Amino acid sequence: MLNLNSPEFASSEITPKEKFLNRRNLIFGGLAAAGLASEVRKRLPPIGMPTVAFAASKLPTQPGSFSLSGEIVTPKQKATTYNNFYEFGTDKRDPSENAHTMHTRPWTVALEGLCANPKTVDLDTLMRYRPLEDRTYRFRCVEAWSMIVPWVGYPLAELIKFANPLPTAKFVEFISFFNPGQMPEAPSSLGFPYREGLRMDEAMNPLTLLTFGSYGETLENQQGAPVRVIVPWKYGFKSAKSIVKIRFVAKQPETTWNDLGPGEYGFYSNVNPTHDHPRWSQAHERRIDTATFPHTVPTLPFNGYGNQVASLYAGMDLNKFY
Ligand SMILES: Nc1nc2c(c(=O)[nH]1)N[C@H]1C(S)=C(S)[C@@H](COP(=O)(O)O)O[C@H]1N2
Ligand SMILES: [Mo]
Repeated sequence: MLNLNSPEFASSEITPKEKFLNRRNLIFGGLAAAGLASEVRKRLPPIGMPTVAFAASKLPTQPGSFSLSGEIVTPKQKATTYNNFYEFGTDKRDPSENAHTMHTRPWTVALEGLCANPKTVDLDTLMRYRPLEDRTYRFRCVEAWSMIVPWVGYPLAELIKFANPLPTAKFVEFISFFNPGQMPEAPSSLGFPYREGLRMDEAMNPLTLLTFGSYGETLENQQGAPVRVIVPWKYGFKSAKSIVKIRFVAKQPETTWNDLGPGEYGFYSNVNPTHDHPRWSQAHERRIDTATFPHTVPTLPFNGYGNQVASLYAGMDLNKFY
């Protein structure tokens, strides 16, 4: 079993699958084509230079559990141009146009707070800690649109087990990257960094995916590269992007949207067709797929994942804990 503490996972190591974005391709593309790729690689500065951006590159994956079948997968082109990532602007198109300014290397994720094994882990180490699975999930935004996206990652539970939370840790807090210099479109009305959270048992649920990619490739910046979570039975805003800290805490953490509008965005935010948002119905969703125009489909309780997660909320009034 791989161990994140092992020295073999030095941060200077890098998988050879990574390709370099535009500038490097322009500069080195010709040489590489001439068969000199390995020579070129030797002369490149080490990965981790802050100016390096990454083009989507193929990830080694294995078929995953809990994957939906029989649903039309949203084309990648649509899933990567219709996004919410307010750090890069409030329009659905903004993230795909602006997020290229975010530097995703070097990147570390700090495991902090109430745990026996706090550690700051380098991204490349994190990505190789467990086998990456392909998991096609339904993804439902609170604004009543949805997509079917094949994500790539492994259960967040694996990393939580590594951190070894203390019995006093009841919640997990996620903090996203924030750098105003790289995110000039971030609206001042929203408190950044973006923060989200889950109860410990939700974070440990096997559906909760520590996500590094989609469509078999690394995440695009606008999707929350280089690492995010996907919590498929909750509204999309619970799935924090571009995570730099995972903190184990005793009390329910403050979260970005819940702070801003507690009457509209609950901490739990389980997908629930019978609990309307104060300004719109949650009974249906616009499915963004191969059709030219999104079509409307009924929203399912827990986004269709009730068999896996309904028991987490046994005895809770889901109209009170929305
Ligand atoms: N850091 C950060 N994470 C975020 C957001 C954000 O604005 N900033 N938006 C959330 C919302 S509202 C949604 S619906 C999903 C969108 O994910 P997608 O663009 O991959 O569909 O990301 C969530 N994670
Ligand atoms: Mo959302």
